[in-house]
Amino acid sequence: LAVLRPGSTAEVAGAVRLCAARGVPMVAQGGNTGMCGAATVDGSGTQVVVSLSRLDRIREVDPVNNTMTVEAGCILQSLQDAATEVDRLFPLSLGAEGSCQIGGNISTNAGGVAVLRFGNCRELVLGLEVVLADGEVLDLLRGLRKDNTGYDLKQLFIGAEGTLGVVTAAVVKLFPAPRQSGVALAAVADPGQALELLALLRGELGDKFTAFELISSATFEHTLGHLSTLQRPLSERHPWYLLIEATDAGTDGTLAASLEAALGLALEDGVAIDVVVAASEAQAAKLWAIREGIPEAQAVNIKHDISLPLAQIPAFLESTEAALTTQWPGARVFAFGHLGDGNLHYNVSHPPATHDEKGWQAETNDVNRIVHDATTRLGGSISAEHGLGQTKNVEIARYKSALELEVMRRIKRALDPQGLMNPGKVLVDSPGAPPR
Ligand code: 2HG
Ligand code: ZN
Repeated sequence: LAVLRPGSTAEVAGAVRLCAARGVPMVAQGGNTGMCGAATVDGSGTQVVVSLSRLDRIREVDPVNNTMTVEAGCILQSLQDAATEVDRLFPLSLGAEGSCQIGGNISTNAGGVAVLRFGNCRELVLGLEVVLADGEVLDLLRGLRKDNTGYDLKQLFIGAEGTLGVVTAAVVKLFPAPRQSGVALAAVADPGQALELLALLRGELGDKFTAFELISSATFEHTLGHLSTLQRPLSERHPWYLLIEATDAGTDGTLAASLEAALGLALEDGVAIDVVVAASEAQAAKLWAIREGIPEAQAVNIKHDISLPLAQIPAFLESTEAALTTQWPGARVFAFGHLGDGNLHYNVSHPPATHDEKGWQAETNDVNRIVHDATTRLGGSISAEHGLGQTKNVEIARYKSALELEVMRRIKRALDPQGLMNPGKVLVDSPGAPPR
């Protein structure tokens, strides 16, 4: 119906009050980089987009409290830069950081490549400002690290994908700026060995261990083939790769030696079959470019964003690929992701002999059934870091308990009785959701 572009919290509140009075459904929108369509209106022509992009002020940077108070429309990278300016780190980091906005990151509880060390968005937010469904402003902008005064209300809005209110500002945590970093690519024979390598590096590197990203050989070769600017870092081909990063806020210059020693031990102990350690920042960037190039090469597949108990990952990978290729001979699996967090991106591409890319999309439900049933059977989650939005809102009803869904509905009804805040996202049958 319209795009509203408020420039302040008061204007967001005014816009929400106006929509609430007239029964107009609202879809809050940040940088438009979400993976599950949570910030996109439906086709009814009755919804308004509430764009947060003009709320882009950093209200305060406090290096003593190690916090920053930021508005929802700030680009993630600008927060990282503001932290660097005061010799601190804001650790949230993901491929879309040059255009995604912190309000969207918070509303989807974004993860990314440093969760292993710093946690998801949930763990990075100390305070929040939210415009509620009736236009009232809930001020929870406290930068306290200890606050045991009842329900932790901010956590309700983090990861709620705009269905309970509009996040307008947040107090986020800062950390010591890294002074040394090291990046390596290791090759392993199988996912079981990757887990042994994870355990070894956890022991050897402790808190310095910041990223452990899995890339299957199919994903690796596909990405190198897709992006001609990428270079092959190891001469031989291997079944699985891990991109490893370590960082250290200390200045003693020992990080590179620690990383090399840990990887040397891994080779000696037989938990890695090949390793290359970046010798310069430029080489480190080239290794990261392979990891960051993956999503671009994955455009048309049937995608999954799952998490599993770490110990179940080898069994999941083996049995799920077997089930998929039995049903669709020639289908290809691209598995990659944040193995250190138990989070796999598990994308399945069309079997060329029987399906073209478009026809393959018609199989989405059947592919989902195999992947998500296996995930659930092994104790995992069908959305690890991308959220539910409008692509997994129907799917989740199969896998969450009836009681868990009912408690979610009760919260939704309590905070948004008219059902005007991003209707139909997350919970398909929430108040105000369009019929399906
Ligand atoms: C990543 O880890 C993103 O690269 C995107 O979460 C995953 O494209 C995907 O499936
Ligand atoms: Zn990811």
